[in-house]
Amino acid sequence: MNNASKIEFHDLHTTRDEFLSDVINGLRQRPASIPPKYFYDAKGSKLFDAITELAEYYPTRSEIALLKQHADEIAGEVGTGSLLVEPGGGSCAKVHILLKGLKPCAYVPMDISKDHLQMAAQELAAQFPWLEIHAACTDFTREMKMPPSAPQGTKVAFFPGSSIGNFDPAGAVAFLQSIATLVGPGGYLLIGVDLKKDKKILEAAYDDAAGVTAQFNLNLLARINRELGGNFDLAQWQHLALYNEALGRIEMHLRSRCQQTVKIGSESFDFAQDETIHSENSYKYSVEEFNALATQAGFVSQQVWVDDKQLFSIHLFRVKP
Ligand code: AVJ
Repeated sequence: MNNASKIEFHDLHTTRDEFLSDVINGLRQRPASIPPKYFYDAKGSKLFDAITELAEYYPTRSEIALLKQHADEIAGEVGTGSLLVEPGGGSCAKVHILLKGLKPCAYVPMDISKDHLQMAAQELAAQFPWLEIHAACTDFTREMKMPPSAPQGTKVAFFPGSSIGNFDPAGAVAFLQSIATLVGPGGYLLIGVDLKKDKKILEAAYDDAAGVTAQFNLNLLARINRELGGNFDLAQWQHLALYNEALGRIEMHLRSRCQQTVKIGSESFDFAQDETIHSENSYKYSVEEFNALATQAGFVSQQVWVDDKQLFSIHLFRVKP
């Protein structure tokens, strides 16, 4: 059996119609907004990968260091032979750190970005020939279904990258509840959570000097042009990243540089100069704040790891067996 034959691919991904209606609904609101999950087309996923290598963007580096440092401890707590599930695991970038210790019976990455997921699953299969992979192309913010062919085992959800920060706190609790349901009694959640810290460090991480995050934000408009027939003039929109201290979140916006009308198919949208489209929230939590959210969702804290600079945290939670 060759590596590729071990990958099963399940296509449940969102349609263009859903993208279109989410964009139209979001742009009709004031303030206008677009859900951040649409950042990740092939171009956006590449730009995000570039973000993770920026000097200013500490989360990825900090999290990888923590995972490497504590991989044995994590495996010691969870045990081997589990069914490892990664919602949003489109790049399979961090899971390799855990695989040797965890020796899962199978790995199930779920991601909205089909091409990205397919390529990453193939690369991972080449690196870990013993690993059974069931890749599911799905929008996990809408539904979290296990591919029917996946084997049985204690379920361990892996949700790195502080992607939980894209939800507001109530949404995060609801999402954590859906993970608790997915893993079931005795199941685990290993989750990376970005910590509250100095505003300057946070704002630099989301507005880097090289302008990669700006490109990432603007790609949302370029994607609307490409896929939905929009006519956004990218030169007329400016990337903004601000830390909202009261709400404990980084906000990304796109600000209109002038008064303008944008068309998407037959729809048109008017924007005043300086009017913004809210494209992302990235909530930051203290260890205690996040423990409280997970507890509300039915999880019990097992362990938490924080780096020396207190930049990032990794929590291990469990649903009572
Ligand atoms: C993938 C949602 C965790 O919030 O830090 C990076 C996305 N946006 N730079 C984050 C992101 C701008 C990232 N998450």
